[in-house]
Amino acid sequence: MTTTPGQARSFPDSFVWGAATASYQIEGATTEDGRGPCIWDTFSATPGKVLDGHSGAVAADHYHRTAQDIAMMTELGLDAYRFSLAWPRIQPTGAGEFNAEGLAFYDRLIDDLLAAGIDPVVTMYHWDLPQPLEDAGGWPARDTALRFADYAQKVVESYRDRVKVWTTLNEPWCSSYLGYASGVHAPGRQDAADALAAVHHLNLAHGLAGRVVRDVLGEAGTLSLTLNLHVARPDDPSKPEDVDAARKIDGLANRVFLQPVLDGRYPADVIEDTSHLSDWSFVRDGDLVTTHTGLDVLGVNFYSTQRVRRYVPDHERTMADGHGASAASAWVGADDVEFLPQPGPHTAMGWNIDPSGMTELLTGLSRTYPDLPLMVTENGAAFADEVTAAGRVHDAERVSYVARHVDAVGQAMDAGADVRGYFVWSLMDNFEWAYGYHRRFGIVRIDYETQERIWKDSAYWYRELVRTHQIPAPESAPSLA
Ligand code: GBH
Repeated sequence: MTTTPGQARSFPDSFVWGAATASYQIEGATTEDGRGPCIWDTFSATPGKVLDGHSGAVAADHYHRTAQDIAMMTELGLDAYRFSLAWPRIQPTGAGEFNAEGLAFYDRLIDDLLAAGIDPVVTMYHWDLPQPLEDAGGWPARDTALRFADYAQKVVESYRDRVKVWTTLNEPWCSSYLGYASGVHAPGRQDAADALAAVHHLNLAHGLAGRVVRDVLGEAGTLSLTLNLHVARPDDPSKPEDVDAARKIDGLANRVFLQPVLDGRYPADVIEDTSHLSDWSFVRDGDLVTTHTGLDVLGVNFYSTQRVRRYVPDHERTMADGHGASAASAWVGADDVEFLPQPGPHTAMGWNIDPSGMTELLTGLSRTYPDLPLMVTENGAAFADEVTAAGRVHDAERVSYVARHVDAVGQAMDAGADVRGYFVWSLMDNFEWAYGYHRRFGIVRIDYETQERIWKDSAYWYRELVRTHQIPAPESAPSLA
């Protein structure tokens, strides 16, 4: 394993360096200033759903600490900050009335970021669906996409003069399959047909919101969508059935989101692979015209790779993104696909570390969509960080993970991929969904007792990267000098 990759590699001046977060994971203040309940409030209050019953009620208390957190971003020298708007803060029931206090919170955040010279990169939806919309059917219901369009109209009009980059959705793969098929994410339902309907209604929601961005901002707006694309490799590339297993996963995870948006169609093989579960009658005339927005930039979240083969009975089965005995598969229509355990090393999530997947993903996308600019909107890792007696966090593994993945991005650029920026996940430790506060992804540590922000070595190291546009040696974090 290379520990000091690409030290000579340098990135263009225009390359955007940022850090990312999401509303429910950092804000806390879930009952303040008129915020309504969302599906993650409900899910985390349901016994057995989130480790140790953790919730986002307090999280990193970012809602009360924006000044301090922006000061931290300034210290890091970030060009941009990717965050999400909490729909239940802005429109507490998901329909009708908007909440002035919720709108004002993001209004100030955006102003303060701009005053600090940091570009706000806004995601409209990072999983905090207003609970009343779930009660009315959630993403499997078409009306949720229409409600999303109204919400999008309001936020784009509210911040149009200051926000240029608008990402409609974060990882609709998770919202649909983890929310409605495996049930490990809110709202925790387990119904394959519902999950497929959710896929379409999320694509439709993107299309409707994308139209708003184009109508309101025209050329001045940058329309984006962030996907967690999967790099699933056939176990034995010489076996047609393993190649076919990889094709299935690529369809369900990648093409079913890319094609309606970039090509205006659904992949025929996915419709066929899932035909025993759904007739896809939720796709109505004209929908694929609506979803076909094209993108000014595609947001790519990348963490790890997978290895698949045709399911071999009698072999113990690993289900991706499931945990616990009651887990159903997220991979609807792929019952004959087996996810194989990956050789290490792994992060604390159990995800294997394989930077070559980043290069493969970005170059593959740029081959399929040569005119599509790309942006890495999330990449990072959870490790078992420890605080030393001196109050430091020597997270050498995270430094190495980020260094190797940034280098992999550079390799993709060398191969011709048009990558415009990189956002580390995450700016700070936060509520890691089903794992609560038991997994830490931040380059800044949160002490959840005191809410103190403590720079990990990776934060000092990342500051060097941002400052020099070159990958620093791991030991160059000034804190260690
Ligand atoms: C992102 O989700 C989220 O946007 C963010 O909110 C979250 O905190 C962050 O990542 C860290 O989890 O099948 O075992 O190989 C990422 C979700 C991660 C789901 C990788 C699929 C494959 C793991 N994805 N995962 S495995």
